[in-house]
Amino acid sequence: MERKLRFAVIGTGFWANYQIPAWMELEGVELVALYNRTTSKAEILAHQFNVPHVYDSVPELLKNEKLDFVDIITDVDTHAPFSKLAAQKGVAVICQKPMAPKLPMARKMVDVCKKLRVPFFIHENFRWQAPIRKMKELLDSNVIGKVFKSRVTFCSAFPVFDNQPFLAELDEFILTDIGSHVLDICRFLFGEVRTLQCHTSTVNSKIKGEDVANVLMKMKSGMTCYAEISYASVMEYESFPQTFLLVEGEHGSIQLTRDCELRITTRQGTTSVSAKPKMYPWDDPAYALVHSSIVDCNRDIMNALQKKSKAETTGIDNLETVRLVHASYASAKKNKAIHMKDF
Ligand code: 89Y
Repeated sequence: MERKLRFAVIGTGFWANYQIPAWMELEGVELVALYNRTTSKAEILAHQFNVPHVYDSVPELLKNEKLDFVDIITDVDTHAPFSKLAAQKGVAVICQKPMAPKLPMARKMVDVCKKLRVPFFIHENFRWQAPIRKMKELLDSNVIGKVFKSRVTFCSAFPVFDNQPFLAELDEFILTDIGSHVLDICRFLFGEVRTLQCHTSTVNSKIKGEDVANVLMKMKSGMTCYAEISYASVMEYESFPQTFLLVEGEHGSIQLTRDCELRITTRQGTTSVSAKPKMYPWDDPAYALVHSSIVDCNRDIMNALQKKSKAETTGIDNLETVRLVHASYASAKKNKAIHMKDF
């Protein structure tokens, strides 16, 4: 039998409660240690998931444990220092999105891992959601022909700040938080961006950063893609954490709406396919669509670590998403279009 990959989870906050059981769905890995600033929090999870060792120091953890990889689930400011510590020990790194608070730091993280020849991945899971994968499959089947435009919508009023209070303190909020996911979906479905124009605003007066961002992109393929992202949208149906899609091609359109239903319209009429996520007993129903995608994202990275295939969400790939996030901020700030080749 294949040896299990030994790993440690760095950070036991909100998302670790789902990231850990998602790893436990996979045969090929073994969680051997947890780190958290406040060890009492880590101890609760260690008890719950039978993890033998708990640390309040990352260097200590790396010194004592024999690891194949670390899964970094801390706040964004510690992603770079913790990645570097692991990479210096030759331990592969998986890091939550957003990779880093600023673009130069993200570039540095990719460089450090490259120089030290350590595999580096970003846990970017939205592109792994069942309906998003189905959309990609349909587009690849060419059922609507050459795509000329799309709308990618994540507009919600879900109280994210209740579970993740630090989000309210970020100077740059929605583009780094949900924008990272949404812009990654745009890249996954439609390829790379040539130019973009973005406008942002802050509706919720209790938060520091922006909670609305509208990004209009001209893709290298020639199509246009409009991403609308908001946590200030009070709608008839609260849709968190769904991303809605409308893609138009020369022969028809595909619409992903509520209930994970994809409606395909051509001149012959409309058909529909359903792409519901697999449910797990540890899912929080409010986040189920995302929780199931964590398993698929982890599997993709695990297969790469076992040298069975290449992962989609490598650090190098995700740097393009980070570039889109910060090009969007630059565009909003200067009120002008950004050419990605100059950014
Ligand atoms: O942090 C965010 C994420 O990655 O998914 C949803 C979220 O928890 C709040 O926007």
